[in-house]
Amino acid sequence: MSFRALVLTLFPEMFPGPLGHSLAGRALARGDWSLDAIDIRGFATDKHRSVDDTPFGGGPGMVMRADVVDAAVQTALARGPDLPLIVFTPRGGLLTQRRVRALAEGPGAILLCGRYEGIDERAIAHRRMEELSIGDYVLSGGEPAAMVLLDACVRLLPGVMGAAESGVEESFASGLLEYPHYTRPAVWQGMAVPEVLAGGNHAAIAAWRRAEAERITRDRRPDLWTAYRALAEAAPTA
Ligand code: 9D3
Repeated sequence: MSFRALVLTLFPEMFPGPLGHSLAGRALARGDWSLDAIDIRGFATDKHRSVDDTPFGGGPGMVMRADVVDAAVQTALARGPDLPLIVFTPRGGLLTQRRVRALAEGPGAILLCGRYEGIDERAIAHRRMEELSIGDYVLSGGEPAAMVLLDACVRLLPGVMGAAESGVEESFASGLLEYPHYTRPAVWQGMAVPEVLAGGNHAAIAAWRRAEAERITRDRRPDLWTAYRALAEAAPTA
């Protein structure tokens, strides 16, 4: 039994898109996960096949109709009654690695992608959907967010990533940003690789990397740095 993604969208042709390439694409071809994009427009009932209408109360833009959206959701739920139901909206809670990890351990997900100004609130309330955002910037719809979630989940599925890379997940979980990486040539554009990395002293290399990771985290992400310091205070380790 592998990870199943059912994506509800007005633009099914956007899928698999980038998910058909690289790691996720090879895993898809192997059957480590499946992806079905369901066209919401297929559930429109009028002769113009309309999926949206003007907002009650006025204001800009259009709103996705609850009846059309729910007909699509119902079909997805019939195909995957055990799948968590997620809707992508700019006002959702932030997608986190913690949530990604939990989803990757489960049977998959039904991912509803919003378009226009949003989805009629009753469609979301009726199914008690989990609302997620991927960050504080404006997209034109939920499709890129669905791709982000799936990319993040698929790389965690058993057998998708080699043993070498899977430890990277652990290092992000340390709460620090990554240390700088280098490969050949040893000198490039007049810049030499830090001496310690060529020295073969593994303890010194580990200490240098830790110090660099801390410096970079402190400079770039004060939020992560504060959280990391709080953790180190409570449980001092390595
Ligand atoms: C002016 C109010 N806008 C809300 C910030 C309207 C609006 C903008 C963009 C309504 C919908 C959208 C489309 N965005 C998404 O569907 C979306 C999204 C995003 O824009 N940013 C981060 N995560 C996500 S998840 C879905």
